[in-house]
Amino acid sequence: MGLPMCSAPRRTTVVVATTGTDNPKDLVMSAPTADRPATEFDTVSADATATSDSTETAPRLGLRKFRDELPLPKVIKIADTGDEHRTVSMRAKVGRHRFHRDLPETDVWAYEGQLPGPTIEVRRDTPATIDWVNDLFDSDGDPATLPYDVVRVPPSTTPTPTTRIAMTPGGRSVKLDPTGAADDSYPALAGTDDLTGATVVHLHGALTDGHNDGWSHNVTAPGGRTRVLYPNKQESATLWYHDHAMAVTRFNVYAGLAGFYLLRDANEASLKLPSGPYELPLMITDRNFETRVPKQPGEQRFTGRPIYKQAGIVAVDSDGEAVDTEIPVSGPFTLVNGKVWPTKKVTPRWYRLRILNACSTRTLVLAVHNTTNESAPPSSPANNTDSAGFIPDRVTPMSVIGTDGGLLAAPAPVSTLEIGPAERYDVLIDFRSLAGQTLELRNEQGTFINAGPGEADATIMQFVIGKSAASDADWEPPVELNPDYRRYLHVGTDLQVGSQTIHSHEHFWVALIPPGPGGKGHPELWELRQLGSTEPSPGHDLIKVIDPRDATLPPAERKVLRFVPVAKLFDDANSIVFSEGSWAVWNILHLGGPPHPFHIHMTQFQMIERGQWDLAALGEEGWNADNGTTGVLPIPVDSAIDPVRQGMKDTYLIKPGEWVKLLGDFTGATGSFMYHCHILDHEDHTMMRPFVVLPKELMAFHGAHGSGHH
Ligand SMILES: [Cu+2]
Repeated sequence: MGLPMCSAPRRTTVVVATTGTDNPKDLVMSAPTADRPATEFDTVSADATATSDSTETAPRLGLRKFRDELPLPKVIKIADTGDEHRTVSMRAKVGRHRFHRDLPETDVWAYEGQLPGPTIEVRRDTPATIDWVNDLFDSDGDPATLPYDVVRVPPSTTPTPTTRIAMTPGGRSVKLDPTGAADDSYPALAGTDDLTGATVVHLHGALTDGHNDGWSHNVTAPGGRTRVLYPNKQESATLWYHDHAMAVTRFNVYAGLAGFYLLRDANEASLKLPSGPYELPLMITDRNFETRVPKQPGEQRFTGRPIYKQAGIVAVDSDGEAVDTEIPVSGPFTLVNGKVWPTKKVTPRWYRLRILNACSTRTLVLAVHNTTNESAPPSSPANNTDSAGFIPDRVTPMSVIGTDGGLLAAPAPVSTLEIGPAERYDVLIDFRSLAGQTLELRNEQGTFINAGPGEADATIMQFVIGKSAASDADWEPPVELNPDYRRYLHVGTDLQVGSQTIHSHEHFWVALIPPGPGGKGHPELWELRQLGSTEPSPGHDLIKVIDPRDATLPPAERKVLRFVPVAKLFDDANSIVFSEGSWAVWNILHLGGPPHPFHIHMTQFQMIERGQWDLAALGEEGWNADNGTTGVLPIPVDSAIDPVRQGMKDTYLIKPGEWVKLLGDFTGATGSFMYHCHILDHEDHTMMRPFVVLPKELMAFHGAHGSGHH
């Protein structure tokens, strides 16, 4: 392996395989769909009343559905030409993008100016060198400032919750409303008007050394470039690249800095999965959009620019002082590959969907509904928050074949699929019996943080299935997908990985703490140390759990494991330092607050245990906010790990009250890495920590050590 910063690129092999449709003139009108009744969020614009007819949907939240054909990102294939390095240059730059056919074009920050960025395709074991160039300059040659406004909705003084106001389409920064005439103009979040683009790229899910991994502090200012080597020594998987800049990742990603990276291998090729036009990468995101100052009450005119509109809250810090802060953003509009509610013409055959939830905050529960002649579309707000309004027999099943880090052993059929931020699912769907029908990919829940009736539309995108028969109608998915897949298990004190027994491994302990004074209103991530049996318990910041290994003993004889935090913030000292080649069990205790999509860099892990506490029943015995201490938490109830969640993953959505054990093999890379919540607002605030993996010969000279070992 060459040193990436010292090796000159030997050869550049870039093949642009397909071109996305970005010209509105190329786009086709959507298929007929029943009009939706107006809701409180619908504003009838002059344009909508003038052109609305039976071939178009009524506007929803101010925009019409299915106006844009699903764009497919350009593909950059890093070809295997037999030499050691293939260098590709990828520029983060200011691009022009139209988020919806009826919206004006606007500036975005995007890789190669495209949103999503080009899809990078590379074969396993083909090393790739990428020059990540920060070219985020404006037309005057000055560093560009953020291409949208970040505003804070002040805590509501009316019965309407602040979160709902923040999810209402439109609004603007007060700087665009000099007379202060509109009541939906909001103050900018301090510092965001002057924010220029400091960037660092993380290839999410990749096994690569720490200095190639996008360490958040190692940002590059406009004009800089970073050369990164990706060995690609891992199985075929849906990876993605995105910005990871310290404390501003949420703004950079919302500006557009994300793209797919598809790793391919021989096993995947042998399966003859749907490919080419029948393999669709779907990057799902959400946005809110800015509106002009209304000239008359109720008028809603979009400028085309996104707006990052957050609900403000007043929290209390540990000193009892009031602090202004915000809850994580989510937008009322759902986008796929950069377009709001797009449509895709497909043929009646099997398709492969590479689904990525690239939302900053929102968890999606995906389901594919048959909307042909649908008489009761999910226009009722109640239908947006749960599955009660959906008709189960009109749901087309999906077959999950892969997770974040690779293919499952066998396909797992599902009717709904929960996907948290940064998670990916590789899905097959059979359109063969649906010729001439119309389907919708929908989100069966609202948003888990801003949940409320009508605050998010269920539609994600539409599939219009053609009538012409496909030539390969006989193809069926393979029953076995991945001979290399091995289930990880914890058996006694050993690990069982397929037929291999591993006697020694690391144990790390992390607690996810509910929002409170310690986090100034934000949830926290605590790295824990287990107290020895003779160490006294502190009066605050103490977590106590019954040792589940004592489940068979009488209650009085069961040991209590006690933990104290050793680190709460990113810049606190390292406590997780261990040898390359180690297996490690990460115990994550979720003690309340929202679900957190938990991402560990460098490895693909499996969830080996999943327990559940009933936090509501535990009350303050579960978590006492006054002293940051738990009572003695009982042995949690074992939860099943369904087949989809037995796959290789790098991000797992941890629910309140869960104690999950994530087992990873930390072999094949060294350096400083990060683990964090992938709700980008949480990551940017308090929920990210470093860990260090060193060659074991070096570890002998290193004083620090992990928090547990047996
Ligand atoms: Cu989180």
